[in-house]
Amino acid sequence: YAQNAVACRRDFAEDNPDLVLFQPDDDLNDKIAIWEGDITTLEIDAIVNAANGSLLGGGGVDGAIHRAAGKGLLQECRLLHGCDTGDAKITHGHDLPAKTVIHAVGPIGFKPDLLRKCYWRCLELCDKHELRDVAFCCISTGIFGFPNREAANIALTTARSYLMYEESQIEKIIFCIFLQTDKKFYDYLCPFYFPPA
Ligand code: AR6
Repeated sequence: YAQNAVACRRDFAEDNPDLVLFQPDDDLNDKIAIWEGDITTLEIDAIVNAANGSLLGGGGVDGAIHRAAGKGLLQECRLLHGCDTGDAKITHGHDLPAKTVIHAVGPIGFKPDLLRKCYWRCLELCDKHELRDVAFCCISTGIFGFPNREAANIALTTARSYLMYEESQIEKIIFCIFLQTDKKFYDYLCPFYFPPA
């Protein structure tokens, strides 16, 4: 994302003159990526699904992940007996190129604490299962209607806090972007939370 980052950071600072800017930190920045495309194609340790409380599939990215993973995923999900909002559970990737799927249940509507908790739980699961790279879709911003810009803000700030303050082995957090609206918000906000040197 570094390409436009310096200009974006300057714009951000001009738009938000009262904010204290974070200091550049290359080690932290190396762990963050923004990638546009279909999350089901990623060959990594974990992809994060935007599921619902039943964990039995649905539309949006959930539908795409279940289609690509095959019936084995649904069978494994049945054994999990659902999941609370703001929490997440992990399964194997089955026919996906990803090793595991973390099924996160985001809030319906604007409930920032629950979305924050969702991202945090996913990152905790990565460390618990020694998963080094993880891709997030934009949880709750589709069918569940969470505002895109604030969701991007929460995703980035939670990732930053987690990497800064937890003893984490995670090497890469990829924000998988599917829509141009989200690309715009991530490009704008990322240089604030992860400022380039
Ligand atoms: N790869 C990456 N991102 C995707 C893909 C894909 N293949 N397909 C869609 N997205 P949504 P939610 C993006 O609606 O709002 C389901 O029925 C999409 O553009 O999938 O959390 C579940 O079962 C958006 O940015 O999830 C739940 O009932 C993001 O993924 C409910 O929808 C999330 O949009 C969850 O709603």
